[in-house]
Amino acid sequence: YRGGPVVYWMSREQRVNDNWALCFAQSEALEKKVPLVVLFCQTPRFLDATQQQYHFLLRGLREVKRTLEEKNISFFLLHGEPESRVPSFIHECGAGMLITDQNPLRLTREWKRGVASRITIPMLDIDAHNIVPVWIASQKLEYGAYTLRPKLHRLLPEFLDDYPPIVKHPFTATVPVKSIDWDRDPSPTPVPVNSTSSLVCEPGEAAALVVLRNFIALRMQRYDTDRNDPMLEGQSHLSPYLHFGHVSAQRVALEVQRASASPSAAAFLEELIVRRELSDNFCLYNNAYDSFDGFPAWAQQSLNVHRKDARTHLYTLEQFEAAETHDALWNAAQREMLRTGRMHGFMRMYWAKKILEWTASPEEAIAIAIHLNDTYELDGRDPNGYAGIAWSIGGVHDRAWIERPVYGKIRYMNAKGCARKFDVKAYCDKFRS
Ligand code: FAD
Ligand code: FO1
Repeated sequence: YRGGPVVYWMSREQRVNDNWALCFAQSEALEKKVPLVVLFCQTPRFLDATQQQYHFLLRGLREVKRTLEEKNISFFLLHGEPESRVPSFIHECGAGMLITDQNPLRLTREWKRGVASRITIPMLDIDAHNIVPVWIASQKLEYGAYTLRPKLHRLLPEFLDDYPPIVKHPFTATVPVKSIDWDRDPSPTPVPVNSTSSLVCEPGEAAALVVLRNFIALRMQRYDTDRNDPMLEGQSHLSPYLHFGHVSAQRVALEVQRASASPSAAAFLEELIVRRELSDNFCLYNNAYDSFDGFPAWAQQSLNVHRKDARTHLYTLEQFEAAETHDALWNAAQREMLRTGRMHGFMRMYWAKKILEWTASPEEAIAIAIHLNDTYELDGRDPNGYAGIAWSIGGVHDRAWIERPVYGKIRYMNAKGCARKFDVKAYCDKFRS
């Protein structure tokens, strides 16, 4: 080991506690008796992220910096493209090793390839997002939850265990820490005019744990009955914290398991563990995770057969964005997202499927769904989103259904089906124009 600090390039997991990448970085630094340094490289743009999501991220990082410095671990906020900023930081501080956190998205994998080609020190990628590391759970693209579930359940006893604490670091970095201008304009992508949502949830690790414990104490027992009703607060609201890494899914699972073994808790763990880890599997092993080419062959074939079917309605991106379709229920879902930065999980399926129904092609549909999802959802720009949209529009992780116009064999949903599940009129009133 040539000496120099161990550097953890934090990206996906923006937290100090329960973060395997940071745990590993500290264990290496302790063994080598060198300082531990954490950096976050803020890019000017990140997919369709707007200023609002950057504010959430930066507020969370402010807490990370405070917590790290209490443990004598330096935190650096860099600005620019990682391929150039991270290598220059590595050379400036004479780092001896670089640790990163696993992220299956194409953009972040390109960042890492760029950095790896410009440095000569060891660079190790740690899966701090999934309970069972994505590479260990499965080495190939899984067909659906039913094929991944048994592989996860077999490995959970080994991986769903507690974390070691991050201790006060005994070796102090000599790299001069620059002061951070937290109010610097986070991104040139302004918040779109029709997004009127203020931050509906408080960012950061501490706030995430409050939401988790509140959910477990007050709402989890009704999860399996309430979670598909957008008029009830049946879901956990943890997705922004899981997306930005303010809380670890492993911590959530440990606390849920300690609290209850009810069918409701089991239903929640199925979504949190199987559905969420299936999304990372999808994005890691299917490089076309955000396009028509990523759909299973049966779905591509079926959608191709129905390309020429007449559409009852056709809308542009602008009309969808402004919630100006003929359908009050779809418009209400779009307005929920515009006004709160999130959409109820059940409505997301309906919302995406209607975009397939009311556009001229599946390619246009997936592009519009991804753009709106990644612009307005606080939990957007996430493997769960790409998998959720590909499930809705392209039958990914789903099976063939009765064939019908436009959809082909893709599972169909309509307002009547929603009315069987919840009070559609109340939901439309809640988010009326
Ligand atoms: P809960 O029901 O409390 O679930 C807890 C956690 O389990 C979630 O935070 C999530 O990590 C995981 N989970 C739950 N349902 C799913 C699912 N269907 N697929 C994968 N993981 C799941 N999720 C995102 O995180 N970001 C997105 O951008 C996103 N876009 C979606 C788009 C469409 C079209 C669809 C159908 C689903 C999308 N989802 C997305 C998945 C799911 O709808 C959300 O994760 C969930 O609604 C978030 O609310 P919650 O945390 O309260 O969920
Ligand atoms: N990760 C970074 O390393 N640098 C960024 O500037 C950055 C911005 C960002 C904006 C919105 C957003 O939703 C995520 C962002 N990510 C950033 C975090 C990380 O890469 C994401 O958690 C992944 O997209 C999740 O898979």
